[in-house]
Amino acid sequence: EQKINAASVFEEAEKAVVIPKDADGIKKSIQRQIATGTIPAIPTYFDNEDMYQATAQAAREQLVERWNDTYEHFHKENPKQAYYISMEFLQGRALTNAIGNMKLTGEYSDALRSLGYSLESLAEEEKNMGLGNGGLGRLAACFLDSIATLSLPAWGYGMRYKYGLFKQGIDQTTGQQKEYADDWLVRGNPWEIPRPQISYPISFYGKIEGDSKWVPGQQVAAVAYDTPIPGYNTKNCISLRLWDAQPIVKDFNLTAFNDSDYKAAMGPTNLAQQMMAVLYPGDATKEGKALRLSQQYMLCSASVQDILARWKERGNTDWEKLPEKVCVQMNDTHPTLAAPELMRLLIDEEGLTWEKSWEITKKTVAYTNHTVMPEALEKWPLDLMEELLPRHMQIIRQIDQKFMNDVKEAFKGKKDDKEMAAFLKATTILENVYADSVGGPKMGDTMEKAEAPPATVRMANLCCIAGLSINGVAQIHSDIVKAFTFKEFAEIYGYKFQNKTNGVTPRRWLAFCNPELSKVITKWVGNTDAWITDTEVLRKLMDNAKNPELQKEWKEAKLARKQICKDYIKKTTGIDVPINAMFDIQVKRIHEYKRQLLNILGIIYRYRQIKAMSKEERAKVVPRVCVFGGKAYATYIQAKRIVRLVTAVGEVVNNDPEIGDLMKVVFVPDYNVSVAETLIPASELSQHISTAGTEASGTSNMKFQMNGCLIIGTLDGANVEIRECVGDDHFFLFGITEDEVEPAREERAAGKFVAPKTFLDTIEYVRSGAFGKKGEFEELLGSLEGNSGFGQGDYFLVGKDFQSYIECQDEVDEAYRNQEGWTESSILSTATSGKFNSDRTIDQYAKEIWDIKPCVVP
Ligand code: HBZ
Repeated sequence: EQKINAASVFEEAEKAVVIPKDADGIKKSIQRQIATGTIPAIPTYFDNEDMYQATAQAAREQLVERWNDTYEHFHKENPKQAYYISMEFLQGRALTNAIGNMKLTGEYSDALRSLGYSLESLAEEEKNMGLGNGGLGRLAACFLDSIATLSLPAWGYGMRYKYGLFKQGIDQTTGQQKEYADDWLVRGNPWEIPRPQISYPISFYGKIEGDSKWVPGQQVAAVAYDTPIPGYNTKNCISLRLWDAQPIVKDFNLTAFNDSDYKAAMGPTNLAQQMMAVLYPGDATKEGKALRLSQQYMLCSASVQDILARWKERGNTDWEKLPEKVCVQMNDTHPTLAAPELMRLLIDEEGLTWEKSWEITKKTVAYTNHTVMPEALEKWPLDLMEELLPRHMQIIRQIDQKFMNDVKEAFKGKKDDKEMAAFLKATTILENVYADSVGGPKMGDTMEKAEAPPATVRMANLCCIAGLSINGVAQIHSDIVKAFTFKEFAEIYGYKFQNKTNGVTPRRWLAFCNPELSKVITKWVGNTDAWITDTEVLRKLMDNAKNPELQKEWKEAKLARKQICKDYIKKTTGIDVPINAMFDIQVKRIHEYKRQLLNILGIIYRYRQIKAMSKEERAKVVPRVCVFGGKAYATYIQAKRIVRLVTAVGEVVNNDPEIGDLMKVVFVPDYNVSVAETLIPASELSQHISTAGTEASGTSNMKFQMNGCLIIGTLDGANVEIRECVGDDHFFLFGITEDEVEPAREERAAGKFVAPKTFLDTIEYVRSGAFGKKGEFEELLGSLEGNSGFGQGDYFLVGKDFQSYIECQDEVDEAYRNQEGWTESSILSTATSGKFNSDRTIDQYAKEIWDIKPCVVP
């Protein structure tokens, strides 16, 4: 019998095979991928995509080497490890980033040149890994980059959806958004390592036997796929482990299949495929909700099972010490089920008591909140949860019951009966389940179905109760979370509340996406690229912000990026934009609260102003290229109307001979990570104009700032902190503040708000049929009128802020006319962006929540 020593097999193999790190070796490696069939190229047909695949495979070998070394090192050191669980990871493209982080860009570039290819153009062949919707998913991706760069022992867990978030097209005739499946895996994914040996059963439905024995009705297998994430300036390479669902082989009914009952035989296969088809399947129906919840549960169950398996693999045995080795960060409420799943595994599989399991769980999971908008806080119908996850519902009920008992105990004599009932009503996990009678709710007090509002499970409440910490993503947001959204929880668990202001990785978002500016920065901060990790070094630029020499180089770098952006706009939209105009960009998901409407109405106002001008006046206008980008969720009709208004305005303005190059309005289709990498470095002004108190943080604002772009914005999210850093003189502020929002809504509701004439005239102009088809925008404009709350009555206060906005835009023009002043502000933006490095954010998570320390691969 042969006893295999895994470690020595690896060690010998690693000694025997030397992975090249020089241009010539890399060239041979690329050729080897082609010649040996690692990539599916056919000799008589070889395209650029094949060459990209071969290059990616060469890079993958280097990543795998690092991944293995890191895995072994963590195994040996057995450090406390954190796990970032997220339904979304918006990784974008990997090639430029991977070789950049490994500091091999020059070598790859040379290797490819000697093969007759250019790295830049091959990099464009790569499909974006778009497993996310917006900021929350991109934040997760930036965090992974920072975790690896700081050599921290932490991993990401997510889902390997077959299709990413949809691809967005703009219909040529109607100007409306169209959605197409994003088949990112169609030619294979060179960045993933399938791990068929790592697979866990995931159970659903069924019944409880006896007190608590769960007999599942359905199962799938969750199979691991690892994406290696290399750090910058370190050998550490962590894992983004994504789960794929597979049917369980024993569930394949061969007899049924041979009896031609394909429907029955393929049932489990179809279920697994449905689960992995898309991110955020429509959830209007019960089936849709069940599918979404199944995805969330699979992510949590597979990840927690895997975490516990690794904990055992490293030789740990004392369950009570689990929190000394493991911390789980829940990215919003989507992975909340990690908490009851950990409870279930500890109680049902490991035989721990309820009390011990709860003590462990409370010290292991942590919660990040990304929104304060009530309608976005996840709630699941109780009956659905009960059906799909009966054992978890038992556990959740018990958590809720104990929580309420604790609350009653803690506030005995401090709250009267009425206050106590209100308090419990706000904090209980199960909504509309208990009668909120005086004296507090009792188990089984279910209201009469007919008259009762639907019973739901409030995931955020479960997170607050189970989480060891609760954090917001910018200071103002964390303050709102504590003072309003979860104010009752703050009364009990004040110590849990924290702020972790978001950040973005300076590798992808400055060093790699803007090599032109990076070169200038490196030269002027003292000929060092130390700023790529230590972004405080950027402050050195401040000394020379007025220096004409730096200013000249700075402007040249900006111009080079504007040219690239101009070419991209031409290629994707056919619109020719003037290079000497101010590039004014708003890119983000399309949402009423983000107020793309304010931007486009401002543009319409400006358009009419220019049209009314004399020739002499027009000569003084600052020309602008106004760029929009972003996806509207497929069922969000109002957001789609906003997209249409932008394209309709573009059709008119861009073809108006009176306007010419004074203004262009562009909607760039299919905004994603790589489009952002093209637009952001070219931007001179960017818009972050949400109603105060609605945008939790924003992260593109940080990317724009890093790239020397000035911001026009409200006092919302991270804008507040960006303005503090860059200084009031270099930030275009407008609009009401967060504490003025409620009074403004009340003023409206009371019929006392008088909208400014500029606003009313602009609305009337749209209504007159100036853009698109007459009547096309009635519902959209209607949302800005009336006085009765959400969906209408201008809930997001576009009318209230309009005058302030257009006046602020005049200040922007005035500032741009002074190019020295503008360039100085631009340099200062970059110079003061150091705080918004996600390395800083992750360092704070590591120290203040996860309690983990670097574990550097030697
Ligand atoms: O998270 C965003 C916030 O809107 C933004 O302000 C913040 O900077 C960013 C990172 O913290 N939130 C999201 O992107 N949220 C979602 O995409 C989302 C997706 C599914 C949901 C709810 C929210 O059910």
